[in-house]
Amino acid sequence: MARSALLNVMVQAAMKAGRSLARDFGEVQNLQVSLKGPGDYVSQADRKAEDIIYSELARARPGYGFLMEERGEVSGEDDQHRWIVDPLDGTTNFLHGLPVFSISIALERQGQLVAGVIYNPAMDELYTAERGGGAFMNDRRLRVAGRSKLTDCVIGTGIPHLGRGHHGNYLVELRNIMGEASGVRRFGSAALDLAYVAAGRLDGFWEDSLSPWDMAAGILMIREAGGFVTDKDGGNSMLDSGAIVAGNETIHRVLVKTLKKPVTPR
Ligand code: 2AM
Ligand code: CA
Ligand code: CA
Ligand code: CA
Repeated sequence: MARSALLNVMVQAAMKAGRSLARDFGEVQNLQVSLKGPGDYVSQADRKAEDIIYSELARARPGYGFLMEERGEVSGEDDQHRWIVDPLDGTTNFLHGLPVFSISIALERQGQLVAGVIYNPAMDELYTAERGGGAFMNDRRLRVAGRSKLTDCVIGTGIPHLGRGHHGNYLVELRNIMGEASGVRRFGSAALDLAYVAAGRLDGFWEDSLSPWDMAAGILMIREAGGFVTDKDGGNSMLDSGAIVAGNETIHRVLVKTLKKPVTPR
């Protein structure tokens, strides 16, 4: 498969950062770890991976702006382009030796998502998408799953953690979905969960309070794989509100509806 020059730049940055994460994952007990907030860890591995991605992307596309988890917003002379980057999505897994984590890189052009890369170094699975060009895992074209009944579906989610004081309606939502789906999974890397929806491994996904860098690449990936992604009300506020619901057209609609059901005692 011939990849565009843009995707090549993004893939190169992700793979180089992935090699750094893989090395650090092998010696995770020696890493310096600090707390950003309650339950919110960051390690040298996150920062090293981010430095690599930052310098690779800045060298290949001088002037583009950045929004990165650890550095925050970095403006560039080119205000039409912005990279949205999570150098290590699933830090908690990483620090526990669980090989479920990823790198997420997206590019926005004039506020529109145009390219996305999600890489899982532990499985060597590389997900790429470009607006209008489809979504791929390694060289295989991706398509969201085709199931149309929630009872047949495995749905991914993210459980609110320490530091997210307000858990809102999460337990009600979980109970609603648990009551109707074939299974519910919580892997701990939102970017990877979204890639799994694109790949048809998960039939759907929902989570609250995510950050733009968790979602940006995954949103494009799912849309390019023929899926639907919105906020909880069917709107397009995900990057601002942090709430996301995804699936194929039918399952997405069923999820939006099922999440909102009032509590039914069982
Ligand atoms: P992270 O590992 O990059 O921080 C899982 O539910 C998602 O929530 C992951 O994408 C994870 O991203 C993020 N996350 C996990 N713990 C968090 C915390 N304490 N505060 C904010 N985000 C967190
Ligand atoms: Ca983090
Ligand atoms: Ca993240
Ligand atoms: Ca992160």
